[in-house]
This record gives sequence, C-alpha cells and structure tokens, in this order.
Amino acid sequence: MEELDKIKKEINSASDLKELDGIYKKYLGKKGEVALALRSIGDLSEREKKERAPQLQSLKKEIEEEVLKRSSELKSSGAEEALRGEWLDVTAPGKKAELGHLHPLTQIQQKVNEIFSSLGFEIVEGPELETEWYNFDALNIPKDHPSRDIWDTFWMQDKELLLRTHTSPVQIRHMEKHQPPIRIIAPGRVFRHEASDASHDIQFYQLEGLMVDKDMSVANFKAVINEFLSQLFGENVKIRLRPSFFPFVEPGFEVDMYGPKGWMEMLGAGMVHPNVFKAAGYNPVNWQGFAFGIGLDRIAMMKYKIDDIRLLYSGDLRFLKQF
Ligand code: FA5
Repeated sequence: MEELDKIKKEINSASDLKELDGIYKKYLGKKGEVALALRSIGDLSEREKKERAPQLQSLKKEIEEEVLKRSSELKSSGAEEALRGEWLDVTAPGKKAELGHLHPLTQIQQKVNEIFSSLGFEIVEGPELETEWYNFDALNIPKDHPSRDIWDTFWMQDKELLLRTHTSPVQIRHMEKHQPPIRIIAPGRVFRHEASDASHDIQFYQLEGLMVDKDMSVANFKAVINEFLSQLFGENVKIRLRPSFFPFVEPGFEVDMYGPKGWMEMLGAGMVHPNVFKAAGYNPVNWQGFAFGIGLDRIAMMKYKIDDIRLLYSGDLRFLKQF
C-alpha cells in the first residue's frame, strides 16, 4: 500500500504527458519495476506466488488507472497543447523552404529603371497590342516597308491591330499628351514574327528612351548612353557607335558592346525625325531630341554571360536558379 501511494503521488505530480509516459515506463514498461516483478513470479515458491501475484496484478491495475486519469487531466488542462512545441525533435533534419527569386530579366529591368531614374528619366508604359498608326505610320515607316510584312509582324486576324514590334510607339503616345521638355523611358515586351536563334527570339524586351528639348544633339545621347552602360557594366565597358538607318530617326545609329562572344548589337538610336514630331503634334522647328531602343535581353545576356536568349524563356529551373 505504501508503495502504491508513493507511485500515485509520482503519477499525479507529472506535469506533462512526456513525464507521465516516463513514469509509466519506469513501472510498467518492458524493463519496468512492476513488469519485471510480474515476469519473475515464476521463480517464486508456490506459497509466495499465491501471495505476491494478486498484489502485483492489482498494483499494475492501479498504476494503469492512475496514469489514465492523470493523462486525461493533463490533456484537458491544455498542458498538452502548450507542450506540442517541445515535442519537436530538434535533431531531425529540417525541411528546406524553397525560396523563389526574381527572373534575371526582371532583375535587369529593375536595375536599368533605377539608373535611368537617377538620370532624371520618367518611366512610362504603352500597350502590347498596337495599331498600325502608332507602330508604323506615326514613326515615318513607309507603307511598303518590309517590317510590316506578315513574316515580320504578328497581325491580329482582322489586321486592325498587331503585336507591337518595338517600344517606339510609346514615343508617339507620350508626346501626344505631353509637351517638352521630355525625358522618358518605356520598358516592355515586343514581338517579332521571325526565326529565332541564340540572340533573337520571337518575343523579347526593349527599353525605349526619349529625350526632347531645345538644342539637343548626338552628344547628349552619347553622354546618356555612356553613363547608363558604365553604371551597369563598369567604367571599362567597350562600346562602338555605327551609323544605321531607322525611318524614325535622322541620323541613326546602332550601339554594339564588346563581350565574351565578341561585339553584340545592344540598341538602335538616333535623332528624332521631323516627321515623327509632326505626327505627334509638335513643330519640328522648335524641338530636337534623341530616341533609343535597347534590347533588354541582350543587356541581361551580357551582364550574366548567358549565351542563348532562348534560355531566358525556357522556364528551366536549373538555369533560373543560377541568378
Ligand atoms: C528597333 O526596334 C528600334 N525601334 C530601335 C530604335 C528606337 C531606334 C529609337 C532608333 C530610335 P532594332 O530592330 O534594331 O530597332 O531593335 C533594337 C534592339 O532590340 C536591338 O539592338 C537588339 O538589342 C534587340 N533585338 C532586336 N531583335 C531582337 C530579337 N529578335 N530578339 C532579341 N532582341 C532583339
């Protein structure tokens, strides 16, 4: 009886289920005191057996009942709830939370936006679905220009609308609504119905730039683009300007940058053509400006040493996880 009282006290002092479990095992577990005594009953003499067996059986029963009682007390008191945290096996290897990150193109886009913002450029947007007027006519692109061809442009079925082939239409949309001085960039997705290769895809990102004011010259463009590229790639960036032709600028040029695979064309640019000013409602006598269209994918390729543009759109996690 004395023994039973002591055990009951112990059971009732258990402050959580784990401790209670330990007490139960101490007496009735495989190597528990009472369990062992019960098992060794066979070694006793017949007389001892008769006396001891019922005592041990009832002790076992009493312990079981007391443990059950204490267990339900602990559960209902909410102690169990509070202890759930402590039951965590802190030595178990953790589950790694898969963290995503921004796509390399988005990272580049954000960096480029930051640089141009620091140079005083405002960020504007235009629609991906365009009219022929904004994408071609207003940009002085002749009616018979090959870029209007169905093999270059994705036309909607009724031919009323098209997927913009460059971000230049945003120049017109912005000038229609704003008066100079103008200093904007317009990043966005563009589409071309053409064969893809390591540096060309059928959809890609461009960043249009437009600066309009009085007394603007090519020198202003060179200063801005130099500042932009050296902020992004460092002072030692190697670039070259080549004369080129775009109907919406005069003169026009292309800018190449030197990288791991030699020279790569990064952007087209030039001084805004008077006909473009006229289409937007400006008097070309009063204003000058420069415009440029940067291939953002090409910038990302140079920055991250990516040798195939198509990887950017592959959705391949093995590729994306490197950035
Ligand atoms: C244009 O799209 C002109 N709108 C750029 C411009 C704007 C010129 C303002 C003058 C004034 P171009 O087709 O060259 O030009 O494209 C501009 C840049 O986009 C290229 O230098 C290149 O970096 C990128 N680019 C062109 N085609 C692709 C393509 N298929 N895939 C990926 N990038 C391309």
